[in-house]
Amino acid sequence: MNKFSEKVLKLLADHEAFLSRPNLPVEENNGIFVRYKYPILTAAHTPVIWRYDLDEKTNPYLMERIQMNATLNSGAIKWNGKYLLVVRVEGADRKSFFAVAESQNGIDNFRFWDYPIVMPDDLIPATNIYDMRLTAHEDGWVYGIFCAERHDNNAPKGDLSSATATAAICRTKDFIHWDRLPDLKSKSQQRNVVLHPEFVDGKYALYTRPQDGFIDAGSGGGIGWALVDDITHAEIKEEKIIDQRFYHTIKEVKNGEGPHPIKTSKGWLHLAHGVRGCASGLRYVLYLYMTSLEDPTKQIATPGGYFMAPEGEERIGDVSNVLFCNGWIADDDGTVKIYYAASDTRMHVAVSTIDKLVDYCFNTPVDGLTTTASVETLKKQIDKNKKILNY
Ligand code: BGC
Ligand code: BMA
Repeated sequence: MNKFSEKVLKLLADHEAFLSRPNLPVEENNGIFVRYKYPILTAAHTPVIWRYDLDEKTNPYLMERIQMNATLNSGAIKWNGKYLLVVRVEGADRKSFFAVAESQNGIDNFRFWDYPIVMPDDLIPATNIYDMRLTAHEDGWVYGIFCAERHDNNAPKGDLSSATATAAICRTKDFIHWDRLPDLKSKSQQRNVVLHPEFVDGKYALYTRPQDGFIDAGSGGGIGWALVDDITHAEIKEEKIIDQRFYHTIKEVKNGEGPHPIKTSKGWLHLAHGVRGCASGLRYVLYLYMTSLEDPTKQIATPGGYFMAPEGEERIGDVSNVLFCNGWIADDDGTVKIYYAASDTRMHVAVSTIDKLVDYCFNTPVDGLTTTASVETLKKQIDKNKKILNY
């Protein structure tokens, strides 16, 4: 064997060892969820055959020819007993695309399929696509709704940053072949649009996030809800805000639905992200809420504050101080695996249960919106505990 083939074999063997590393739970004392020690997917998890040209003639130095930058905001689904993530992979060229990674246990050994997803384009091709929410709908299809981003051609000449965000819709039955449906028609720009898994009044139901501009949620108000007659020509005619934003909260600037809600006996369990501005930029945290089974537009639990916020090295990355989640999987035994990205750079998993998350939702005090209200809430708990501990 020549030197080059030896180097290739070592590259493949090292990568295999890296992918096979078992993940370990980290004991946390909040009782709500358990984080896992290692990121489940990073740019280094992408296949060797994506990044290297393995031909000695054209790549004598065995360099990475196509570098990968990040693996982030992934949709998630349990499929034929396996945990599948539709990962937002971002290349060194800043373009992101979707690729499927699968694992047997949902916490480690995630492997990318050989080829990324070839997503058909809309009539107006997008420059970038990202953040897919997966929904196995009761109509029999698995839908993906994602953000399609295009340069804003109304921007002044020379402004190469203004863009538009549109909700793009696709569907599949095997995660290999994807049909693209026309992008969602909406008066405003949209990001973080999510398909509800069931028909409501015989219609498709969408969680929406109306926004004034590309970045600015502005008068959008919060997470919305819209019913759509025909998913193959989806159009928002009426939009109702179901989860509002408030001054001086974790979702003051923006919020957006995460993955589609999980159906529980107590109501629909939702995971969302909330954003606030600060001197170092935007801070993204995750929060939960619940809506009624009878009327999914009605909130029945709104625990105050965040559920998860960036911690330790999660704080650092391409877009620091960001946790973002658009995928979670509820197992039949009630375990919930939460797939979240840290700082737009890498994917992690945290594990909880439906019972714990529902308990969290109903029993975490609501945000009273003022410091006085927060102190009152705290005092009540201290009084109660002093009685219990007898002092
Ligand atoms: C980025 C997204 C980001 C959005 C708004 C896009 O260009 O790719 O990750 O959410 O801008 O900041
Ligand atoms: C948003 C999202 C994500 C990203 C976040 C932070 O607007 O849609 O793509 O994780 O910004 O950059």
